[in-house]
Amino acid sequence: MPPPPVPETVLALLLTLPLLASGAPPARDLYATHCASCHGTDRLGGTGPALLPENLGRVPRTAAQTVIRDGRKATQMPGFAGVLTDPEQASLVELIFSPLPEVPVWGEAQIRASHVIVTDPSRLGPKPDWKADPMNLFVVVESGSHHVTILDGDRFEPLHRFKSRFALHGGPKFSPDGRFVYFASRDGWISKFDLYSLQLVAEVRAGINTRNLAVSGDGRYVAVGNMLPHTMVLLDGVSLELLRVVPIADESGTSSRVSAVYDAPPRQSFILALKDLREVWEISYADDPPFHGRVHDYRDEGPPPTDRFPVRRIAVEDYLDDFFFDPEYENLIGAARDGKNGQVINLLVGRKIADVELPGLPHLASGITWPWHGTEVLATPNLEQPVVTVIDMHDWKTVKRIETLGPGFFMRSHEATPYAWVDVFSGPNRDSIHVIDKTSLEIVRTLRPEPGRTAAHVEFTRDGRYALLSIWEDDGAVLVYDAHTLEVVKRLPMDKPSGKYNVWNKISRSRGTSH
Ligand code: DHE
Repeated sequence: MPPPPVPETVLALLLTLPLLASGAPPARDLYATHCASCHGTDRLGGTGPALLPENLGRVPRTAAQTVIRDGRKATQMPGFAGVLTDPEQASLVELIFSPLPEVPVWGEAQIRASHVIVTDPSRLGPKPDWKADPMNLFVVVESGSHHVTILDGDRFEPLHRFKSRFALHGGPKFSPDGRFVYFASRDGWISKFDLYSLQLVAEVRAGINTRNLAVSGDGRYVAVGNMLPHTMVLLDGVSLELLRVVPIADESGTSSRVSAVYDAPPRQSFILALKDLREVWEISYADDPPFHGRVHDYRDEGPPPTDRFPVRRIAVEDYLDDFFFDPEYENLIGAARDGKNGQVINLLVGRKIADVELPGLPHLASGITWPWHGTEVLATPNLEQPVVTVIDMHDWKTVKRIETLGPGFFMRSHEATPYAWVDVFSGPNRDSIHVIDKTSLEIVRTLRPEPGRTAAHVEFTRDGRYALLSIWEDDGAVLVYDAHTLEVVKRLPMDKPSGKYNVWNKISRSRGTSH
């Protein structure tokens, strides 16, 4: 008879024994030296995620050690093989799977106490304080030094540059008229900035470790998806005042991190994918919601939330880490990072209607769509495989897998250009950008803007004539390409410009960019 399996915790403890015997530094010292700068001294997250048992739900201990050893694809997490011995890695696994004596509470009282109005919204003037096309501004996030540059998209000259919160992540979101821009930092700060007067309007800390934010199609609400605590926070779109903390949990009390929250304007709702529950949530902000539903309050604090913002819960077959929508917001196309395939969830009928062939780690958050031979296709890069997958959105079949020089992170196009651009974000060819013909689905040019330096993330001007590309380095730059000749027309030095966002393309929901 085979011996009974050794439980994982016991196995991990056994692995750490040689460490104790060797006199190597204890796990908390190893953590302070190698992990704290990204994951926070308190393990509550920083530029990297929080490392607490409640946030590592889907990661078995053995997989956690593999991540420490080899790093994690599509993140900034490096591998520590050769730096930390096996027992040292195992002791770190033990540490991150042990609960904190006390996880800080971030509920209504804390959120309200953090709220500040920097500039009274009623005192803002009606017109911009500068001369440029307000619809053709770019908001550039410079993650190297935590700054934001506001760029005139006609002259390609900065109008303003300011210090942002630490580690902004995800796309900033705009008010429907394009005047205000909202940022989320990984440590939970939401900032509202007025592009006309170039000043902050309000700030609030909505969570300890935040995933992203969405602004409602009518501009009245801001939704914030959190990783810690397991909540979605609804804010007033004008003042950022707290309206509601929505706990994310099923009836059994199993709570979940939010994978992402997006606005679905035609449905007047926010759509959330969850990391630890096989469910998609739709939260209506319509004055007359088409459905009713309350949520279970696992936090056991205060009365259960009313259904002013009712929740519709859709069961799905797999966790969804990454997703996006068809242009009509009828279908959600999502995938788990560790899944075999993607799935299409129809939001009208509230169930899965198709599987899509998306192996590896498709990066659907940067998927784009365009009309193609009488149908509509979606194209997505892959964080793991050197491929762009093109899928027919009528029958959900793969039209083509375009081989690239390496895994890509961001893909972009514009209605007025025949090309789609995709980066090669990792590996030896991370200095390359492919230009794909949207009709033939062939790579027609591979650009190497600055050999040896990462080239990533493209965004087009309002009219699609120019494509702005990042040299993703601390002493990096934004390169302005003529989108027709594919020649550089201007170079603007910037500190690791991680993303750039054009006001018009975002508020008009151009099919070539993320929303
Ligand atoms: Fe992102 C967007 C998730 C790591 C830079 N990233 C997003 C979005 C999600 C997401 C769900 C869409 C939200 C939105 O725009 O509202 N990102 C994740 C991860 O799960 C992952 C892999 C692990 C993690 O650390 O959280 C991850 N992301 C990174 C990075 O390591 C990147 C390259 C550097 C960084 O700043 O942390 C990075 N992510 C970005 C950027 C966007 C983004 C620049 C916005 C893209 C856009 O153009 O809209």
